[in-house]
Amino acid sequence: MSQDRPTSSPSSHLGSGDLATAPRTADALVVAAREVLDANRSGRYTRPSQALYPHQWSWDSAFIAVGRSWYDAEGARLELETLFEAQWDTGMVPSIVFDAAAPPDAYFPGPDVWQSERSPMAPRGRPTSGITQPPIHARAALEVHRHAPQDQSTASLAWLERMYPRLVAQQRYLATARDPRGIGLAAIVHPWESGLDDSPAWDRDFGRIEVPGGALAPYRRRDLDHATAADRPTDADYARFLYLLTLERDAGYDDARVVATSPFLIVDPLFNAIRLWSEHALAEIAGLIGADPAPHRAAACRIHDALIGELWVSRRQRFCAWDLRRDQREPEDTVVSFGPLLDPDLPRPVVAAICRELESPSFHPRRGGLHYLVPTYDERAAGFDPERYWRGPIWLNTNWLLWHGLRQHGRSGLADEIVASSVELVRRSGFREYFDPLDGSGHGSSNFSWSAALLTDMLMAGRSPHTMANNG
Ligand code: 2M8
Repeated sequence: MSQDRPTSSPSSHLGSGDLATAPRTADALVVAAREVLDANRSGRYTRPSQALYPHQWSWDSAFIAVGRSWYDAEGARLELETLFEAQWDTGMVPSIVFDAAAPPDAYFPGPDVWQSERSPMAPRGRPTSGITQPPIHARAALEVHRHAPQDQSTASLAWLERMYPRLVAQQRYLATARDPRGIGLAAIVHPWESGLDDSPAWDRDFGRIEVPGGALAPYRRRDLDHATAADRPTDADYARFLYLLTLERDAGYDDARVVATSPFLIVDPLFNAIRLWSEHALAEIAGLIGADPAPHRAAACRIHDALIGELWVSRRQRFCAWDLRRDQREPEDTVVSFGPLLDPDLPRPVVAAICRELESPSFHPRRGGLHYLVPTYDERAAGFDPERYWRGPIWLNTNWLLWHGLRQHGRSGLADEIVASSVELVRRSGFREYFDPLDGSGHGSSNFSWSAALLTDMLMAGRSPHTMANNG
């Protein structure tokens, strides 16, 4: 077993038993994380969790590939490649690729509800959802390549060459079909596209959507078979999710129609910051495979200008989601506001303002000696809920994104605290889907894949890939 210490130092609030005094525990966590990822693997891809999410999810697979790449480069490449086999002809990467081997009623809404075959642009014979998720994939592909062992560098480069046109098509789709007015920012047409589905970031807009009587066929929520109702979206929000789905389905998933008519049309700062971060990754990938990086740098620059020009609200000193339908900036203070830290060119005063907020009692409360980072919603907001899905709990993927963003702006102290807190949460509660920031308890699925994958990445950063225990 490797005795390497992780590069991050724990924050003082973790007390004894932290990583500094227990490096073997970090190694044990990495081994346990691998067991979770291996157990959730199903053939050529990895399920987010076995019971609640028994299909392939888009950004989950990208996170999973990053984690797996530390010990199984080939498996990590296969994970992303499998997902992109279901890419639509428009370039859209669907949020869910349904696994025909999963029991038909394992997940709701399943393929019979989505009916992706209604679109001529959907892959034939491969049922998927009809919406997308944050485009983290180019960044994940670059990370996977970086972790490839020396003797696989040729195979890894060949894989990057195969992936490159598909990753470019994914980004082009978002820059065109999702930005018909050419503002430089892509809009999402369903909260599920954000990945932070039930976030208060767009409450005002989403809460206004009225589901007409009789608009939905009777249904049974399968998520409540596997998770506590208090942890999951309310029935009213679930009905809105499904109503938006039916509108999009009835429009045949035609992007122009959906964008023109969807009652939900939001520009999310986190989604667009991920787009930008992936454009920078594409510029690096282009350099590696002998393609031209310039268009990707130009695209990143355009997103950068639009993020600052359209989403930075100086009166509030933060980035806000933009409701395009009503042309309003959303007031809620959530983790999506910190997403633009992923922009390496973010001006220093803006970085400073974000860090002030991240260190404020809203997101970094100091309760005695113990506190957990980073809640997904302002802990002082009236609607803050420490247990409900995306409305307050800590998720390890948003922690991972912030950790990357903070490090690239030289804020390693806060970045290290996030890693230490993530480790402590998993030690206490296991690889849960999300965690209560008040007491560190775990919620949602157990043995959740991206929690395992991203904790692995945080702990392995700075180490040599393929040096972990039981290297396969
Ligand atoms: C959650 O979303 C799905 C819908 O796509 C659901 O609630 O059924 C979100 O946390 C999303 O970000 C995640 O990709 C998915 C699978 O982990 O679950």
